[in-house]
Amino acid sequence: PKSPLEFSWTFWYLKPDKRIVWEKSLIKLIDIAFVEDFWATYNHLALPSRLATAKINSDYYFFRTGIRPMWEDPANANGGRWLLTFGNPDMKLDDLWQETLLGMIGDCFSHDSDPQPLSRFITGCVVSIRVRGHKIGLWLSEAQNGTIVREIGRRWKTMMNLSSTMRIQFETHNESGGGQQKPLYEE
Ligand code: M7G
Repeated sequence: PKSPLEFSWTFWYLKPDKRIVWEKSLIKLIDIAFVEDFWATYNHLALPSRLATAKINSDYYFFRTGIRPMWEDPANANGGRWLLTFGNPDMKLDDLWQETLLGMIGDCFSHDSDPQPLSRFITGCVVSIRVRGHKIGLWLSEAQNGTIVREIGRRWKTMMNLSSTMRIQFETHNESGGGQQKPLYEE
Protein backbone atom coordinates (compact mmCIF):
# COMPACT_ATOMS: atom_id res chain seq x y z
CA PRO A 1 0.00 0.00 0.00
CA LYS A 2 1.16 3.53 -0.74
CA SER A 3 1.85 6.11 1.98
CA PRO A 4 -0.73 8.92 1.90
CA LEU A 5 0.40 12.51 2.36
CA GLU A 6 -1.27 14.71 4.95
CA PHE A 7 -2.57 16.95 2.11
CA SER A 8 -2.84 16.61 -1.63
CA TRP A 9 -0.66 18.76 -3.92
CA THR A 10 -0.52 19.60 -7.61
CA PHE A 11 2.53 20.16 -9.83
CA TRP A 12 2.23 22.77 -12.58
CA TYR A 13 4.64 23.88 -15.28
CA LEU A 14 4.74 27.34 -16.80
CA LYS A 15 5.81 26.98 -20.40
CA PRO A 16 7.00 30.41 -21.46
CA ASP A 17 5.30 31.69 -24.58
CA LYS A 18 4.95 35.42 -25.15
CA ARG A 19 2.24 34.92 -27.77
CA ILE A 20 -0.36 33.68 -25.31
CA VAL A 21 -1.76 35.15 -22.11
CA TRP A 22 0.02 34.12 -18.95
CA GLU A 23 -2.58 31.80 -17.47
CA LYS A 24 -2.90 29.86 -20.74
CA SER A 25 0.79 28.93 -20.57
CA LEU A 26 0.26 27.28 -17.21
CA ILE A 27 0.10 23.50 -17.59
CA LYS A 28 -1.26 21.27 -14.87
CA LEU A 29 1.00 18.23 -14.63
CA ILE A 30 -0.29 15.92 -11.90
CA ASP A 31 -2.01 15.66 -8.52
CA ILE A 32 0.07 14.11 -5.75
CA ALA A 33 -1.54 12.40 -2.78
CA PHE A 34 1.08 9.75 -1.94
CA VAL A 35 4.76 9.88 -1.03
CA GLU A 36 5.60 7.40 -3.78
CA ASP A 37 3.83 9.51 -6.42
CA PHE A 38 5.71 12.57 -5.25
CA TRP A 39 9.06 10.87 -5.82
CA ALA A 40 8.03 9.30 -9.11
CA THR A 41 7.06 12.73 -10.42
CA TYR A 42 10.00 14.57 -8.87
CA ASN A 43 12.49 12.11 -10.33
CA HIS A 44 10.87 12.36 -13.72
CA LEU A 45 10.91 16.17 -13.94
CA ALA A 46 13.97 18.08 -15.12
CA LEU A 47 15.73 19.74 -12.20
CA PRO A 48 15.54 23.54 -12.03
CA SER A 49 19.25 23.80 -12.87
CA ARG A 50 18.58 21.87 -16.08
CA LEU A 51 15.70 24.12 -17.03
CA ALA A 52 18.10 27.00 -16.53
CA THR A 53 20.22 25.88 -19.46
CA ALA A 54 17.36 25.37 -21.88
CA LYS A 55 14.06 26.76 -20.65
CA ILE A 56 14.64 30.27 -19.46
CA ASN A 57 11.50 31.98 -18.07
CA SER A 58 9.85 28.70 -17.12
CA ASP A 59 8.49 27.95 -13.65
CA TYR A 60 7.46 24.96 -11.61
CA TYR A 61 4.54 25.51 -9.27
CA PHE A 62 3.66 23.11 -6.47
CA PHE A 63 0.34 24.08 -4.88
CA ARG A 64 -2.36 22.60 -2.72
CA THR A 65 -4.77 20.71 -4.94
CA GLY A 66 -7.70 23.01 -5.64
CA ILE A 67 -5.71 26.25 -5.32
CA ARG A 68 -4.68 27.67 -8.69
CA PRO A 69 -1.09 28.96 -8.66
CA MET A 70 -2.03 32.56 -9.33
CA TRP A 71 -2.74 35.76 -7.44
CA GLU A 72 -6.37 35.65 -8.55
CA ASP A 73 -7.23 32.47 -6.65
CA PRO A 74 -9.21 33.41 -3.51
CA ALA A 75 -6.67 31.55 -1.37
CA ASN A 76 -3.88 33.81 -2.68
CA ALA A 77 -5.74 37.08 -3.24
CA ASN A 78 -4.91 38.52 0.21
CA GLY A 79 -1.54 36.87 0.38
CA GLY A 80 2.00 37.31 -0.73
CA ARG A 81 5.25 35.48 -1.17
CA TRP A 82 8.57 35.03 0.51
CA LEU A 83 11.27 35.21 -2.12
CA LEU A 84 14.73 33.73 -2.15
CA THR A 85 16.70 35.20 -5.04
CA PHE A 86 19.73 33.44 -6.48
CA GLY A 87 22.12 36.21 -7.30
CA ASN A 88 25.02 33.99 -6.33
CA PRO A 89 25.56 31.17 -8.85
CA ASP A 90 27.13 28.99 -6.15
CA MET A 91 23.88 28.69 -4.29
CA LYS A 92 22.24 25.35 -4.50
CA LEU A 93 19.07 25.92 -6.50
CA ASP A 94 18.12 22.25 -6.86
CA ASP A 95 18.81 21.39 -3.22
CA LEU A 96 16.87 24.34 -1.84
CA TRP A 97 13.94 23.63 -4.16
CA GLN A 98 13.92 20.02 -2.94
CA GLU A 99 14.12 21.10 0.72
CA THR A 100 11.17 23.41 0.16
CA LEU A 101 9.07 20.70 -1.48
CA LEU A 102 9.88 18.19 1.27
CA GLY A 103 9.05 20.77 3.92
CA MET A 104 5.64 21.25 2.34
CA ILE A 105 4.69 17.60 1.88
CA GLY A 106 6.13 16.66 5.28
CA ASP A 107 4.19 19.46 7.03
CA CYS A 108 7.49 20.71 8.48
CA PHE A 109 6.32 24.32 8.67
CA SER A 110 4.15 23.42 11.68
CA HIS A 111 5.45 22.83 15.17
CA ASP A 112 3.63 20.87 17.84
CA SER A 113 3.43 23.96 20.02
CA ASP A 114 1.62 26.06 17.39
CA PRO A 115 -1.86 27.20 18.53
CA GLN A 116 -2.78 26.70 14.85
CA PRO A 117 -0.51 24.86 12.43
CA LEU A 118 1.42 27.46 10.43
CA SER A 119 1.45 25.24 7.36
CA ARG A 120 -2.20 26.06 6.80
CA PHE A 121 -1.11 29.56 5.70
CA ILE A 122 1.07 28.14 2.93
CA THR A 123 -0.65 27.71 -0.42
CA GLY A 124 2.29 26.62 -2.55
CA CYS A 125 5.81 27.22 -3.78
CA VAL A 126 7.39 28.22 -7.06
CA VAL A 127 10.77 27.99 -8.71
CA SER A 128 11.34 30.56 -11.47
CA ILE A 129 14.13 30.32 -14.01
CA ARG A 130 15.19 33.83 -14.99
CA VAL A 131 18.22 35.42 -16.64
CA ARG A 132 18.44 38.09 -13.95
CA GLY A 133 18.51 35.51 -11.15
CA HIS A 134 16.52 32.37 -10.46
CA LYS A 135 14.18 32.49 -7.49
CA ILE A 136 12.16 30.31 -5.19
CA GLY A 137 8.92 31.69 -3.82
CA LEU A 138 6.84 30.49 -0.91
CA TRP A 139 3.25 31.66 -1.26
CA LEU A 140 1.15 32.48 1.81
CA SER A 141 -2.58 33.08 2.02
CA GLU A 142 -2.32 36.02 4.40
CA ALA A 143 0.07 38.94 4.12
CA GLN A 144 -1.19 41.13 6.93
CA ASN A 145 -0.39 39.02 9.98
CA GLY A 146 3.26 39.95 10.36
CA THR A 147 3.90 37.59 13.27
CA ILE A 148 2.78 34.57 11.28
CA VAL A 149 4.42 35.68 8.04
CA ARG A 150 7.80 36.29 9.71
CA GLU A 151 7.72 33.06 11.67
CA ILE A 152 7.04 31.08 8.48
CA GLY A 153 9.93 32.91 6.81
CA ARG A 154 12.26 32.03 9.69
CA ARG A 155 11.19 28.38 9.63
CA TRP A 156 11.72 28.26 5.88
CA LYS A 157 15.26 29.59 6.27
CA THR A 158 16.00 27.06 9.00
CA MET A 159 14.59 24.23 6.90
CA MET A 160 16.82 25.17 3.98
CA ASN A 161 19.77 25.60 6.31
CA LEU A 162 20.26 29.05 4.85
CA SER A 163 23.15 30.99 6.30
CA SER A 164 22.07 33.79 8.60
CA THR A 165 23.59 36.37 6.28
CA MET A 166 21.24 35.36 3.44
CA ARG A 167 18.07 37.41 3.25
CA ILE A 168 14.59 36.53 2.06
CA GLN A 169 12.00 39.16 1.18
CA PHE A 170 8.25 39.14 1.53
CA GLU A 171 6.00 41.08 -0.80
CA THR A 172 2.26 41.08 -1.31
CA HIS A 173 0.97 39.89 -4.68
CA ASN A 174 -0.50 43.24 -5.68
CA GLU A 175 2.94 44.81 -5.11
CA SER A 176 4.77 42.18 -7.13
CA GLY A 177 2.85 43.12 -10.30
CA GLY A 178 4.05 46.69 -10.22
CA GLY A 179 7.80 46.53 -10.35
CA GLN A 180 10.32 47.14 -7.59
CA GLN A 181 8.86 48.08 -4.25
CA LYS A 182 10.20 47.86 -0.78
CA PRO A 183 9.48 44.40 0.67
CA LEU A 184 6.87 44.28 3.41
CA TYR A 185 9.11 42.07 5.56
CA GLU A 186 12.62 40.77 5.47
CA GLU A 187 14.26 37.89 7.35
P1 M7G B 1 6.61 36.47 -12.32
O1 M7G B 1 6.73 35.16 -12.98
O2 M7G B 1 6.02 36.48 -10.96
O3 M7G B 1 8.05 37.14 -12.14
O4 M7G B 1 5.75 37.44 -13.21
P2 M7G B 1 9.12 37.78 -13.11
O5 M7G B 1 8.72 39.21 -13.18
O6 M7G B 1 10.40 37.57 -12.40
O7 M7G B 1 9.10 37.09 -14.44
C1 M7G B 1 5.95 37.64 -14.59
C2 M7G B 1 4.67 38.04 -15.29
O8 M7G B 1 3.83 36.88 -15.41
C3 M7G B 1 3.81 39.04 -14.55
O9 M7G B 1 4.16 40.37 -14.81
C4 M7G B 1 2.42 38.71 -15.08
O10 M7G B 1 2.24 39.25 -16.36
C5 M7G B 1 2.47 37.20 -15.21
N1 M7G B 1 2.02 36.57 -13.95
C6 M7G B 1 2.77 35.95 -13.02
N2 M7G B 1 1.98 35.48 -12.01
C7 M7G B 1 2.45 34.75 -10.86
C8 M7G B 1 0.70 35.80 -12.32
C9 M7G B 1 -0.54 35.58 -11.67
O11 M7G B 1 -0.64 34.99 -10.58
N3 M7G B 1 -1.64 36.05 -12.30
C10 M7G B 1 -1.57 36.74 -13.49
N4 M7G B 1 -2.69 37.18 -14.05
N5 M7G B 1 -0.40 36.95 -14.14
C11 M7G B 1 0.73 36.50 -13.56
